[in-house]
Amino acid sequence: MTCLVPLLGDQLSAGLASLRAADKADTIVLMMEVAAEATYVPHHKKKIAFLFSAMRHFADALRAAGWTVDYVALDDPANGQDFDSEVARAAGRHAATRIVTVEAGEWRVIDAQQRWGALTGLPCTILPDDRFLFARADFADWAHNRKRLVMEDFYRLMRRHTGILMDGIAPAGGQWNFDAENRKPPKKGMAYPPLPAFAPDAITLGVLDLVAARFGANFGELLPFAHAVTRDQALLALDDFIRHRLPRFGDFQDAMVAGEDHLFHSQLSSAMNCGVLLPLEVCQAAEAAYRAGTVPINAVEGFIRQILGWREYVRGIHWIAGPDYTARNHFAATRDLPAFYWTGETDMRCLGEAVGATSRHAHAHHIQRLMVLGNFAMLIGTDPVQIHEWFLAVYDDAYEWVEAPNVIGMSQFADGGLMGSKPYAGGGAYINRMSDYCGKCRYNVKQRTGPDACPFNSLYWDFLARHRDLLGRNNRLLRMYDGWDRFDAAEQAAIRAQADGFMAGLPGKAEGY
Ligand code: FAD
Ligand code: DLZ
Ligand code: SF4
Repeated sequence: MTCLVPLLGDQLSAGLASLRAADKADTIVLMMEVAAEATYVPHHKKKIAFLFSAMRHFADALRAAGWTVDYVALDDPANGQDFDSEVARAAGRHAATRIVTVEAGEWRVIDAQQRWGALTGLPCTILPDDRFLFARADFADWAHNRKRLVMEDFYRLMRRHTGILMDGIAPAGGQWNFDAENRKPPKKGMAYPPLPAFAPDAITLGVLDLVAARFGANFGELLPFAHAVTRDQALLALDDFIRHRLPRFGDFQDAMVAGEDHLFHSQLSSAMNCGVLLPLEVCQAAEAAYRAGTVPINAVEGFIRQILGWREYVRGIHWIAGPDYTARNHFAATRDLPAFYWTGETDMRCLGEAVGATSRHAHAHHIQRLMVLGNFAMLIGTDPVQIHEWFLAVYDDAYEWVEAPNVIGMSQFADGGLMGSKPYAGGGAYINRMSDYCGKCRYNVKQRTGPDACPFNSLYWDFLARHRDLLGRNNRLLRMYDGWDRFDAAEQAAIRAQADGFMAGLPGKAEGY
């Protein structure tokens, strides 16, 4: 009797349900580097290197813990290069009698898992992924019959459900949400603690060679590579965040600073999303610092809300929205994604900074993703599939369950409001308030029209005017439409002509993408 446990690249957790259900004595854990996963979008080089290195280190950790691991490397000549063929091959090779696996985080791969039983003729059990803090079915129950899905309602439920940051039945600090204190612009001359850097070991160096050889033409910088790729390193990175950045995380959560790619953010999403860190332990570590008096309530609450609230909420949305979610296109947008999302070649300093950070680290922080990269794509009417695939490719924390709701829902409003109550559209004034980008930009953030006018300004108004039929009755946008109506007809025409002229001059798709 041999149990085969196929374990996916984002399931690198020692307490995974399939491992808990298996017996070391008669189990083969199967891990597979396959071209199908490495190429379904053109991933950033650093994302592939990070994941392959984390997978190889995790396989070693499992072996050290007494598991038998069959690890199929990408350059193994017998590798069939997709999950189906590798599961079938391994089932034969090990004369497996059953398969136990944990459900994947996306529809495409769940489809594959559902084929494995028929493909091998073996009973195949697909277990729920209980590393998340709220079950899929519980989220569906919560969402059922609600007129609107409000993240804040869900978040409060999660605080009660987990007991995190609760004093009995009351929220710690006397309030559920301290967001009003968390929107400070960056301060001039402020120092940002450096991120911990982990020197590549022999395993990582081998992966870096492989990625350079096989994916050298992909987007992004492979070196320097300093990611945490083991559980011990990820725990050090968590501890470093809690000590040095969490105390100011809340205050400057929405700030953007030229040349500063990390600010006070945790950079823990890639470790959490591949399973090396668990969301519960991250929240507990943050809460412990608050209880010990080293972190203020606005910081710890703001941080925990991102994980307990947003992370679980987007995952729930992903499952209730169904496999066609990524095809939604509320604004019928068709523009090709401009080439500078890949090249960074633009005079708009905010976009240049965000694409630059993305290229260097396979990471950009939330406001760069939302209010610069996502906002711009929505304002110019980018085809949602193209911007979705870009986000899925370039970030080391991007898997469809988390990326698609954030992109299709939160940033593009392509789902028509399932995820959020209004589009996150903003003009240059928002970016200017929350960053130091505009001072040295070739464009003038104060101007709406003219050769030097900041493109975000005319694009913002043009977007609202263009979509008045779909957005004009949205209560949360009434003030914006009042603002538009206060411009006289000549000004409105000039703004719209400015936006049209700008969009006509945009570059098309990048070659090769
Ligand atoms: P921090 O700012 O330190 O936040 C702490 C943690 O909270 C993160 O690690 C993450 O786990 C969680 N979190 C915060 N916001 C969100 C959110 N909106 N959704 C889910 N989790 C959240 N996050 C991803 O993990 N993968 C993605 O592919 C992804 N794509 C995004 C695309 C767009 C357009 C937008 C607007 C946001 C996206 N996010 C995504 C959410 C967020 O930007 C990242 O989680 C965050 O920038 C990761 O950096 P960090 O670990 O330093 O986060
Ligand atoms: C993202 C990714 C990449 C690049 N490569 C692999 C791989 O070779 N093997 C693997 O098991 N997983 C990989 N992944 C992550 C999978 O795409 C991920 O497990 C699915 O998206 C399911 O959520
Ligand atoms: Fe971006 Fe406009 Fe500011 Fe330039 S002026 S950085 S384009 S918001």
